[in-house]
Amino acid sequence: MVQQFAATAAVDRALGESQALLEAGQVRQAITVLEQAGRQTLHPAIAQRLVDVRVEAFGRMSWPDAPPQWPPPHDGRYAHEQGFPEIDLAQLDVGALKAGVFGKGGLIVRGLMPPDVVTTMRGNIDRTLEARRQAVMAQTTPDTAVWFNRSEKVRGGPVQLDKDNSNRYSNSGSVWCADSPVMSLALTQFYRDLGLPQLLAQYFGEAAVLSVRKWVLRCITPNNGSEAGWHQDGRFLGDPDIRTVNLWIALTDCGSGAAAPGIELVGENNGTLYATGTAGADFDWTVSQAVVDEVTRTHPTAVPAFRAGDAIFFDHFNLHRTAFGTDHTRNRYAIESWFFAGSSAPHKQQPLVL
Ligand SMILES: O=C(O)CCC(=O)C(=O)O
Ligand SMILES: [Fe+2]
Repeated sequence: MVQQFAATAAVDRALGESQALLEAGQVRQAITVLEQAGRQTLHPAIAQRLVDVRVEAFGRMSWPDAPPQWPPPHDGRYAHEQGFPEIDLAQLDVGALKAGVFGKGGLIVRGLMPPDVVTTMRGNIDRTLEARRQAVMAQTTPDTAVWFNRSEKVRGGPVQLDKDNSNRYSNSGSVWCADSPVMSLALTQFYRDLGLPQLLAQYFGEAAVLSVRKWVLRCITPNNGSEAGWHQDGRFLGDPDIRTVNLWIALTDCGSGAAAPGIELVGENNGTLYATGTAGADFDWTVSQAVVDEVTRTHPTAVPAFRAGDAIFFDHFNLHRTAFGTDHTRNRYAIESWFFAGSSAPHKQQPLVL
């Protein structure tokens, strides 16, 4: 939980030091100083400033010109496995990640987030959604303000603080992680503890970034009998040359056999964006069932059974949808984190330096 924080000399010092580093062009150090100062307390002022600095840092950084070979080669270690390969966290390395994502369309990592962190993150999502609801109703209290606070550097988007839209927001749905600076800090800290920036730097051949629009906290309610749209995120990320990987973390037991909606995915990655909006598709960004049926003749879909804390990596060519069932009784919490190679990150998603 975040309590009320008075400004302290240490916080002021970190904010000042970070600003000086940013102005001197030492943008990574500007982030590190704030992350270290905010690490123990998740101090809201530090967390808030970090979102701004991450946005600003992206524009100030120089990225490598020549992308490495992409998609990169991999060792095909999962070629003979049926469905998505599964590993434990201890087995996660760049070889496994590439062979899973490029060889099989995804890689399941069991136990990626420890149970105590899962519980904390679920609570944080509840607090963020509640704080957003209150903000939209203009009922924010100092206690809740720290959980939903849009940075001045963040542009537009689905959450307009417009009273006329107040009915749209409840305690479920999805919310940009960047709109919850404290949650953003808690999560980036978790990624660091996991060694994710290093792993992704090996995967991309350069540093990975996040983005405002594709870093999403979710609490999905059961919607028995309904069907979500099949999609590939590459269809709306906006740039054909992007290099990505999404880390989707289940915070609730979900999928096959569970009481909460899972995610249904096609097990392939042939670098194709399928036609959208054709006959039978509900939206211009969704892939019709007829196209999905054609693809799944050779590559079946799966609704993996995830325990809370399990995760799957996949990229923007993966064809997937939320898997609603017929007898779900529980909400499903999840965190969707799309990472991009910094040099080709789509600007319209508002990149955030990690
Ligand atoms: O959480 C879900 O059900 C959908 C997630 C998704 O579409 C994504 O992570 O790209
Ligand atoms: Fe998606």
